Amino acid sequence: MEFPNNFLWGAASAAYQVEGAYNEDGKGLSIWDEFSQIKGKTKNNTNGKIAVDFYHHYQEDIKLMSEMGLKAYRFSVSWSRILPDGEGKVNQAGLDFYEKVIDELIKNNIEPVVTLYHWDLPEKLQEKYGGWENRKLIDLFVDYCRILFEKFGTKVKYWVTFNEQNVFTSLGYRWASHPPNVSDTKRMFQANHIVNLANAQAISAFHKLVPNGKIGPSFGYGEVYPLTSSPADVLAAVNANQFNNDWWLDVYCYGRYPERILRLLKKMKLDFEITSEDSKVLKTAKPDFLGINYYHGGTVKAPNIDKVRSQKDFNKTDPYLMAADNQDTSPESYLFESVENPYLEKTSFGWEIDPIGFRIALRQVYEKYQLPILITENGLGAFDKLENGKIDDQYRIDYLNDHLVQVGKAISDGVPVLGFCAWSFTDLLSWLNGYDKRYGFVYVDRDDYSSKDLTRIKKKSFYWYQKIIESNGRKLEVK
Ligand code: BGP
Repeated sequence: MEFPNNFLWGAASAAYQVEGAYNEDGKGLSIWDEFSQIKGKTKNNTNGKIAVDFYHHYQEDIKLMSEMGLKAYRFSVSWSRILPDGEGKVNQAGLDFYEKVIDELIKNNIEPVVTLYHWDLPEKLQEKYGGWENRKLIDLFVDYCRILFEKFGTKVKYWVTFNEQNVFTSLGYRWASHPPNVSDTKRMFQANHIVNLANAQAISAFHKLVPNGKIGPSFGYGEVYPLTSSPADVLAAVNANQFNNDWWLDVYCYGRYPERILRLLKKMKLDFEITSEDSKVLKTAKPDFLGINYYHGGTVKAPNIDKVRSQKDFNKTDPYLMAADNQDTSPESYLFESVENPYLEKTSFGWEIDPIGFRIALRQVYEKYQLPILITENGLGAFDKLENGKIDDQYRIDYLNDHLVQVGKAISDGVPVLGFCAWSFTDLLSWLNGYDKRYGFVYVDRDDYSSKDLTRIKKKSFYWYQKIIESNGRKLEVK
């Protein structure tokens, strides 16, 4: 197990989750500023108005990064800080802020990795155009990206287009648990297609403007296992991997959707418009790397179609048509049924812990798409305890150690991994779980009810990661 010498040992964050200063220095509101106002949508109605105030603490935080020896820091730009209305006049103060952050990182030998979209669409674009359901957003996104490419293209080498498109389209348009608070499967697929086009157009624009840079999307990947070796379960896992993973990655890398899923959507009347121009756009844009966010995968068994059929009493002969009229029936019903994995333990937030799944994921993604991989997120959300001014987060060390060992093994297997950005550097706001679900190497003293004094305290894991970086992974413990 050997990590390359220039391996990017990093950490990651997102604007809404760390910055705060939600309405300062000309910033416009984002859809998350609005959504978090709806009672009951987030834990204890937490929001990112102050977050962990990276906006005012960035120098202190970057100093800690430098002390740790961090080689890369992934952060996102808030679109409405650059363009308060999402379009039109540029807010110079917003550009200045990111320039200061980038310069400070570079001064400390930390490679900035910039995410262009980590879910905080300018609210004005939602109000005026209906957000990602409108093709107008494609050009507007590219216009916004161009501003950043032109301004920072010489300083920033690594760029991420969209963070976890699979997550924000599903939670935003299907499950109404993210903005814009919609639950309509058909609208989700339509919006998702428009985001795909925006992703492709932004990549093409980037390649013209920043020929020496590298760009790719960050995808939330999880390998799906069959529950048993029964061929029906194995088929269900093939289906699930197509539906959960290939549905996005094939588009990013090959410019086309998996046929099996397209056919199913058509039968269910969940299909969406793909023009011949769209196909061309998707085919011409190629990412330079794939960003992979890995937390866990899934396990499935064969779906029980009879159960699906009996859910509705009309058109029993054609379950696809039936599903189209039944909001409760989903494409998944025909493809797989999710189950618990009897071999895996869970975090205190109920997420399966599966380090070997990480190695499998990296191998599968590379073998299929032949692109270098930048791990843009991986980490453990836990309730940390501050005791006598200290945080003993040995569980986080164990989690990261075991995952990094598998990354090392995947590298030995031949997967080109550019770097690893742990989620996260400081504690930050969890979108739906407030401030108690902590991921950082650095504790931030605040909770759901009060931003307190936002003191930064190094956790035990801070010193551990420092050691791992210094030894270029040689101090990882292979158990
Ligand atoms: C990813 C997001 C991150 C982060 C992480 C942890 O999906 O890209 O922004 O939030 O998950 O998730 P959570 O905060 O729900 O625990």
